[in-house]
Formats: sequence, structure tokens, C-alpha cells
Amino acid sequence: MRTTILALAAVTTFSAAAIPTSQEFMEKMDSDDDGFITLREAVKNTDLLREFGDIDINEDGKISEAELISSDYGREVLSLSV
Ligand SMILES: [Ca+2]
Ligand SMILES: [Ca+2]
Repeated sequence: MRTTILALAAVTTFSAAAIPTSQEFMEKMDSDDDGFITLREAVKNTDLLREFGDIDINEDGKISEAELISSDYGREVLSLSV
């Protein structure tokens, strides 16, 4: 029984550590669901916040999914098979 619980815990940990898709990442960061990550929403993620200026290509103060995908940060963080 104890082995089963440990195995389940291992599986859960593994899936939680899986690399997110850009859509999952946007959903997680985009608190108000407007399709963009604003600076205020990016505060939750220090790495993202640090790269914010580089990711926000058109400098409108928010990150779209397209900007995220085309950024170095996005390529590193997200599992993009395209
Ligand atoms: Ca938003
Ligand atoms: Ca932008």
C-alpha cells in the first residue's frame, strides 16, 4: 500500500514538472484572461519579469502568446515542437 502511494506521488511530481505548452503558460500567467501577460501579471514569475522587455517586442507593455513563443525565453521555457 505504501509503495502504491509513493508511486502515485512520483507520477504526480513528474507531470507537475513537465514543460508547459505556451497556451498553458499563458493561462497560468494571464490572470484576467485578456490574452496578454501584463507587467503586473508577470510579477508572479521572476524569470519572466526579468525578460519582460525583451519578450515584449512591440513594446505595448504586454506579452502576447506570439511574442512569448518567438522570444528566447519562450523557446527555453516552453516545449515547442514547431
Ligand atoms: Ca492579462
Ligand atoms: Ca507586446
